Amino acid sequence: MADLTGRASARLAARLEPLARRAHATASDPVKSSRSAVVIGRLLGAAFLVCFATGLYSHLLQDPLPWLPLPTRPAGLYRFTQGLHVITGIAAVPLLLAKLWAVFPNLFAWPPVRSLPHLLERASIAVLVGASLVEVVIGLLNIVQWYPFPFSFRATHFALAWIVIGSLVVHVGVKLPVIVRVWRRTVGDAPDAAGRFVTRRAFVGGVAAATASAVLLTAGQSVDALAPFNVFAARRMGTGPQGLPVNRTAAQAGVTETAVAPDWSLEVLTPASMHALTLDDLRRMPQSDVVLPIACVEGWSQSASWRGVRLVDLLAEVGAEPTAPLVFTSLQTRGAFGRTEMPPEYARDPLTLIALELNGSALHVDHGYPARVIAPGRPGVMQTKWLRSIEVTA
Ligand SMILES: Nc1nc2c(c(=O)[nH]1)N[C@H]1C(S)=C(S)[C@@H](COP(=O)(O)O)O[C@H]1N2
Ligand SMILES: [Mo]
Repeated sequence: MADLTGRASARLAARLEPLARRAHATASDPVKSSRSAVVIGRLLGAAFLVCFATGLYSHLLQDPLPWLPLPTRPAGLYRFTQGLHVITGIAAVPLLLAKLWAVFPNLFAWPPVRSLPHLLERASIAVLVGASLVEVVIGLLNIVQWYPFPFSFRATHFALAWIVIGSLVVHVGVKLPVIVRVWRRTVGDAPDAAGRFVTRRAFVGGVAAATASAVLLTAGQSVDALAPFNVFAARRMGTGPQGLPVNRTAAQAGVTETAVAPDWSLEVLTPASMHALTLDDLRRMPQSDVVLPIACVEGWSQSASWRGVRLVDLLAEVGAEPTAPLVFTSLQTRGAFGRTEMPPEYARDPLTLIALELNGSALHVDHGYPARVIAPGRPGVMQTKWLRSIEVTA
């Protein structure tokens, strides 16, 4: 029996080998040198590390650790980190495609497995390639808010990030000898007989140009100076009611009637008491003006002027002090983000408002009329619109 399978696999190998060699020869190209792979790999690795660090920060803000206070300042910190996350993720697309193009002849290497370390190396690359492709594709789909997959975007994007970084560490470890050779310039920096030095440079230059264009034509959704070049991003600065983009409209959240109901009031619950503040009550309290950005997890962001009641003042008014997380609920009946938590460090920050006005007039209903949260350094998803209640936990 063992003899039989042995003979069968030998025959299969004899059939496959010439196919693999032919595929390898066809796919090979001097442009696809170790040098190209390392040069592009370096940029791609750096991009993945930036995405990983900024992504972790975004997760931490959305699921804070009870023992780890978060910085509320600089007020634009999340705008910066999440803008960078999405810009770098977009840059990773051409880099990843170029990297795969440069190394895919290796797929047809013969024999397919030379040793146990070689098997592990190939397996780690398979995991790295698969996880990276899914990670980048679902990231792009999230930017355009299209979820054609049955799993949770956030949980999957987060889990895959660890798999990408883990297999990247293994991959860099395995390839270290090649990487070091390229760094020491002992391979690939001399033109071959056919002058292929130039084509290799042109390839890397073309990839760099494609990456730069992808960034330049989308980064304007979060970088003011690049806003005029924003051709391809999903959101445009300065558009939408009151000159600010809207992520979920009042109609989508099912609040078109409740948000404008004349008997609306904001419930404030403390361990000791319960209050209901009407819009007039809120307007009669001292008003503060702040300039703070909406910084969406999907990468778009824009600074705006907000006016309303300082959260600390409002809490003092009802005899409460933020020592534990606050819970905000929205009038919203459909979809996520109808309930959010705010750690006390944000509630204490004087920039944190229960905003009633945006850019000089009462909040548009799509921006959260009658009242919404605006706080420094937080993801857009936590800037709860159409407030219904604030609960002060002890
Ligand atoms: N109640 C509620 N608040 C919400 C949302 C929501 O869906 N429901 N979306 C959030 C998201 S994802 C963002 S980016 C900001 C956008 O605020 P804007 O529409 O006023 O620009 O609102 C946040 N507040
Ligand atoms: Mo958002």
